[in-house]
Amino acid sequence: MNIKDIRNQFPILDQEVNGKPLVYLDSSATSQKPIQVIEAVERYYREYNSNVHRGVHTLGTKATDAYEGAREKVRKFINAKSMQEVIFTRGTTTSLNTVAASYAAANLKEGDEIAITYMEHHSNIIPWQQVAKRTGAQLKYIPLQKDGTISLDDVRATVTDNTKIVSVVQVSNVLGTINPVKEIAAIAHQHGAIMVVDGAQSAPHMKIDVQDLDCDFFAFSGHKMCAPTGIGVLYGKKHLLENMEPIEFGGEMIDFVHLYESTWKELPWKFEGGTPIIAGAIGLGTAIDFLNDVGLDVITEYEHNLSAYALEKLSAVEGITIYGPHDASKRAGLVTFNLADVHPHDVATVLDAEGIAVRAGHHCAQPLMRWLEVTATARASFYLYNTEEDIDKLVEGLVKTKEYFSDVF
Ligand code: 7TS
Repeated sequence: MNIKDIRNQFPILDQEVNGKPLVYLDSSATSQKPIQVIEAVERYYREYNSNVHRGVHTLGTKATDAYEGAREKVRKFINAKSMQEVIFTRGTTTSLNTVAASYAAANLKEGDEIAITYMEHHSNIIPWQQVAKRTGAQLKYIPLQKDGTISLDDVRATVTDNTKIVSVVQVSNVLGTINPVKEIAAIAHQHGAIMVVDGAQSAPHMKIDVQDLDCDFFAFSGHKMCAPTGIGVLYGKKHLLENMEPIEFGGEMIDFVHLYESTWKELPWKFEGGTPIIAGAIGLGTAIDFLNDVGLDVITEYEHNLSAYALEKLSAVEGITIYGPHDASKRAGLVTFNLADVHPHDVATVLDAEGIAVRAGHHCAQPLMRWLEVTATARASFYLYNTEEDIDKLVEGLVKTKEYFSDVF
């Protein structure tokens, strides 16, 4: 991987922020977009903007082919058996809400259990809280080990024959932990439960094979993997999706509409009510081409080395607390930390003055913040366009932050 070539494909990186070259370390929130994706979206609007699946005119056919072509790219990217198992959504949040509002609402009853972990993003907590309230099911939490990992013994202790759904994040957006979702899926299945994987932070960075994971549902967002905002994916096993009701009704998703009854289109379209996110899907297809050209394995290894370097350099900063596993082999490309008693928003503000973009806050994981006994943290997250130099600048920025707030040290 030639990092110069890669960086050249991301025009946004070539700019100064607050008089300093931009160091973008917030890819877990949203990644930057390569020129190919920007141009693919532009080309759609300039050359063949049309609605899909409707008219027989040439532009409409071109747009439909591009939209459905993107679905096939997604199918291959996650190794789904059939494109009927690939539903375009607005993102991970919508995908998880769809599983909760459709599958879970219809299949849960009082006494049933849903198992999640303490390291879930709010998107993988609140939909389950809501459906638990509606159905009388109970939400249970798989505990975390001290280092922010999950032990399979704890999974075995939490998942019982009453468990109907297990939903776990593959890579934590706070701790960086890579969770053994394949093994957790096997435990879920032993008890007759289905396995849902939140892949928001994994799909952009590692090879995903839904058949190998044997998960029942897999959710991810395009905007964290070089695609535009507003497009995401829900993968589901066909036999489950076939037995689920849509949650949005209207155009595009129907077969026949009578006065008092209607029938739905076949999969995947019955879950795609209304005009879909056409430009977004086309952009996602192009983003997948880009990631495949670089190679997912290459990206994983590059980021692994980068995060090992970051862990080493950041650990040496006096007064820093790093959250999550300290063993680089157990984690993905992000480091969440606090700097002594300096509020993470102050850390992020001083870094911003140096042109360095990091995220500060609760990262949509308030239960995890409570588990960590903090209210907020700062987070630097990496992607294939980041360099060791970016991390050196972050370390320099943190030293400056310390000087700036020297009274608290
Ligand atoms: N799940 C995880 C693990 C996430 O990290 C995120 C977004 C979501 C779900 C929701 O994704 P969305 O595309 O539907 O919003 N995480 C973050 C983050 O860490 N900083 O900003 C957004």
